Amino acid sequence: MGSSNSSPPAPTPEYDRPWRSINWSEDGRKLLKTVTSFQPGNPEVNPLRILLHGPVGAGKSSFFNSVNSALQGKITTRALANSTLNDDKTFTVQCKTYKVKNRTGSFLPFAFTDIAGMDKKFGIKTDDIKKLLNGHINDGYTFNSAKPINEEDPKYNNNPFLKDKIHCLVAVLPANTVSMINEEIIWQMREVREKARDLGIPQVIVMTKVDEVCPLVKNNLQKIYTSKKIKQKMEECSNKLGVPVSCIYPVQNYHEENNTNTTADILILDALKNIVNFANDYVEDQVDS
Ligand SMILES: Nc1nc2c(ncn2[C@@H]2O[C@H](COP(=O)(O)OP(=O)(O)OP(=O)(O)O)[C@@H](O)[C@H]2O)c(=O)[nH]1
Ligand SMILES: [Mg+2]
Repeated sequence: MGSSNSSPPAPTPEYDRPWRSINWSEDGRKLLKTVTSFQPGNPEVNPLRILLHGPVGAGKSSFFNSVNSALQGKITTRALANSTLNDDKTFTVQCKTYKVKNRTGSFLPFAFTDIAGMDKKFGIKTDDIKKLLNGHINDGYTFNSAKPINEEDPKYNNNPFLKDKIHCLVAVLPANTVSMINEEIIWQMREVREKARDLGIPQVIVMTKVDEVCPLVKNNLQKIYTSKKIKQKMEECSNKLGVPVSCIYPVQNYHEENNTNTTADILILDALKNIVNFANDYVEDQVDS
């Protein structure tokens, strides 16, 4: 009966091979060149507008900062990220759009809109985000979670053009707490996603905090695509929001580092490259139709 020989071997936390291929020694340089030399297909829509949304504390502001840091080659903190985590109140309240520059100081043709996190009580509401998708909300508009959108506000745009709209919707989800996100917030996010889908706006998920969920990856970020835990968390994100795994990009945001590093940069720039390409395709399709 039950000799120890018959017990199954402990499951390994790693696949034998990465399921997405990355050349860690070369891709950093290539990706930086690709994103900094990117030219939008339609010169009238410049910058391409990318919206970051997601639960409070997911790492939206940190993701923008990380993109900016990877582009600049040094740590930057233009969007204030929250360092004293307060669970029920979002840190970002204004709708702020950040243009980004390359290392020689010229503007790149894409910009990030960073908004308040979604939350049960406070935070941004789905109706606010729908207006944003449609280009009604100009930079600097302050959302009030207790009141509906004020169409008389000088920052409210009654007549938006394609250039004012959002061209790619990025849902930011934290790998470590994705299973615990309140159902109501997931519903709100799905509602925003459906609105974006009806408008034809492409959508991706950036999955943050990979270091918090897998010790293997915390120790060596290059294990990202061999870690079973990361794949499992990406599938969980996919199921929660109905976005295919192929449109999910795992990243480790710069959050305590003094310097950038090629491995973290590669994941951040790979996400950026895909986001920008999706946004550009959307604008070209809109013009064609
Ligand atoms: N370990 C780790 N921490 C992260 C990562 N990304 C963000 N953080 C931390 O998570 C906390 C929240 O990050 P923020 O960027 O402020 O999150 P946010 O989504 O902008 O939050 P709100 O604006 O309040 O909705 C901060 O303490 C960050 O340092 C990551 O990839 N790994
Ligand atoms: Mg923020």
